[in-house]
Amino acid sequence: MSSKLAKAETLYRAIQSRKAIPRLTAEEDFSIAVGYEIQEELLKLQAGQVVGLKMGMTSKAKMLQMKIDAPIFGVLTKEMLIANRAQYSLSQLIHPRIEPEIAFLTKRELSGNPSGEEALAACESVAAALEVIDSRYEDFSFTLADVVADNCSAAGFVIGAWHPISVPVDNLGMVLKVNGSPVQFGSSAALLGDPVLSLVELVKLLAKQGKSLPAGSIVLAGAATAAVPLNIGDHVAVEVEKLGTAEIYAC
Ligand code: OOG
Ligand code: MG
Repeated sequence: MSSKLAKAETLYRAIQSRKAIPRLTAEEDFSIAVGYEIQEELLKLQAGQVVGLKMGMTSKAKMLQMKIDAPIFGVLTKEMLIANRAQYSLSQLIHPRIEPEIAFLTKRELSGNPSGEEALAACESVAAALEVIDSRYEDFSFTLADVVADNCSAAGFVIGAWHPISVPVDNLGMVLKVNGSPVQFGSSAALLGDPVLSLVELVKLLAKQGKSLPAGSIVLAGAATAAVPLNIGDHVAVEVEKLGTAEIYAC
């Protein structure tokens, strides 16, 4: 039996050493609630500057790919932010994947159980986004509690140009291109029917822990399609109808 801190340290060492580990629950089962406590310990060890949160498993495509069937959240730090169209070194990563996302920027605190309209009204802007995920577990093999403990595989994210929230976001076509070739097609509607509902779900998950979503948070609503491997030399772009692109050059 190891403590929550020891489990977080095991994950932290995997990040530092770029060496994947067997899923933590293989040794000792723990609840999703404990997974979130380990996630908090891991974030303390990483000592990053929190800029927002990410939702995970909010589309059928992701749930099927990862065999996990409930939305979860992780923390985004400033250190994870990659400038749009920048070169991004994969040298610190284990087995990165990339996925197409929608990002929100909030202007008002959100708490409790808001409606979709209330969540939307609390947003400043919306953007196309890419997320780089890099599970610290061998073969991306984990249970819900494991992936929560691992900060939901968070590694990096790219935000395209911000747009005023007046753009309707419930059904925007999304294409993920690798080196110019389309590899995944989706719609923002894949995210719980409307990415704003992913934001609502996040606020509800936070409320269960007695927390709220602060104003000025960046929120990734989750991948609209399955993730694809990210390799050195890849130029990856997500094109989102009305929102433009978010792009990365992996090196
Ligand atoms: C977990 C992260 C899930 C999403 O957008 O669904 C996620 C993983 O797939 O390793 O970020
Ligand atoms: Mg994601």
